[in-house]
Amino acid sequence: MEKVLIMGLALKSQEEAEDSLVELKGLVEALGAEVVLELIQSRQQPDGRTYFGKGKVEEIKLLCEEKEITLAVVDDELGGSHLRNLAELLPVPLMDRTTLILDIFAQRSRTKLAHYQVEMAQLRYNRTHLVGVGKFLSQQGAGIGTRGPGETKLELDRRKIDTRISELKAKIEEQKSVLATQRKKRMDRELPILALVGYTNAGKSSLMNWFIRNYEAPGGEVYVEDMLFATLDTFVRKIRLEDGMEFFLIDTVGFIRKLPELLVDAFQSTLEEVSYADLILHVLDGSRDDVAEQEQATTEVLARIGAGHIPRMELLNKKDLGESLLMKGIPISVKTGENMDLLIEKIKDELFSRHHLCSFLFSYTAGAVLSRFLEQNTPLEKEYKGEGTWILAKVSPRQLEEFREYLDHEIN
Ligand SMILES: Nc1nc2c(ncn2[C@@H]2O[C@H](COP(=O)(O)OP(=O)(O)OP(=O)(O)O)[C@@H](O)[C@H]2O)c(=O)[nH]1
Ligand SMILES: [Mg+2]
Repeated sequence: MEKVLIMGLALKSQEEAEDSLVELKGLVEALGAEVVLELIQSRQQPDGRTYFGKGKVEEIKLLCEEKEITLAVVDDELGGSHLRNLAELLPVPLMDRTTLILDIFAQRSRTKLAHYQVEMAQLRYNRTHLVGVGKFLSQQGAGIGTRGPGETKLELDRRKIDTRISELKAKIEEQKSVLATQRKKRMDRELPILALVGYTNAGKSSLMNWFIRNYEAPGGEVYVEDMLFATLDTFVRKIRLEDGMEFFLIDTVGFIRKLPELLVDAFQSTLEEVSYADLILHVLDGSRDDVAEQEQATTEVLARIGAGHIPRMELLNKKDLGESLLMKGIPISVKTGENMDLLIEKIKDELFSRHHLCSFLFSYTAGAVLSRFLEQNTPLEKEYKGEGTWILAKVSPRQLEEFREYLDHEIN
């Protein structure tokens, strides 16, 4: 098993650096490695050459030997030259936070789309970090000429990477069109779409499963695990509440602070589904004292994927473990079921407040109109009468207009 040293800079505050390091520890453990040492250096800004200060690097070197460290991880995304300079000075392999997250994503990806997206992010990362190595190699051969052998090799590597990136782009486009077709089918049903969004490990998939179990939604449960980034794909289930109200529920990949930009870009296709939602259920782990940071990390990503304008409901999950007073929201516990009835009421208010309870009468000659109605709506009651099919249903204002010709009674 790897024995890992994790280390970071406290640029703003010690507390923030510590919180971030706790999370990095979780990321390391998610890869099945053990953290044996943690280290924070307070600085105004990173050292230009080696990221950590000179003295600190010396100390890190000694600690690596003393504690028999096998891998060092820096809690930040390092530039090519920082990575190279620091790696050169340390007796063990070095990784940054971004590489680590990319590794986890690579390990967890199950679907084709997720595989392609992760590979794309990894290649993009390697491409920019090759540049640093290239400069270094060409400097080594400075006496011979400006273009050392390293640079030529680098050009070649870059070209290979670019070719593969183009291939991946095409494959992702293919998968995207599959998603688009599925999405179109859903949108044709004209049911509201609800997206579960939030920090990794907050309980999004657990909440999804709660809905699936309680309302016997077809399609099976989704994967839940006490680890970071359990979900990497988008899952959709149709939920039908007791009174016949229906919506699509979407579960997707979770966020984390300092989520690498290139990962958000690469996962655009997966995350895009969220931007079609009518309502976002923002799930936070309310038992942690960093709810505000969770909230901020999510808000940033939502803005980046073009979902910043969608109405949001904040859910402070894991109430059974503790309740945060730092943020407004509905305290719930998916585990114990506490306040779930309240949540359902709020969802109904938000999604269906403009719906009307109506009865319709479709004459037997209006078979095509009736099928169209049934495609969009699951009636509460249905009866075959002499004049035609009688239906009781909750309809949206738009549906009421479309089928007004067949309206029997507008009840409320
Ligand atoms: N105590 C407690 N644990 C919960 C609650 N809800 C979820 N969990 C646990 O939290 C862990 C993470 O839950 P998930 O549903 O996988 O979280 P997620 O938000 O989907 O996480 P990612 O897919 O990684 O983004 C699991 O171990 C759940 O059992 C809750 O209300 N109380
Ligand atoms: Mg999940």
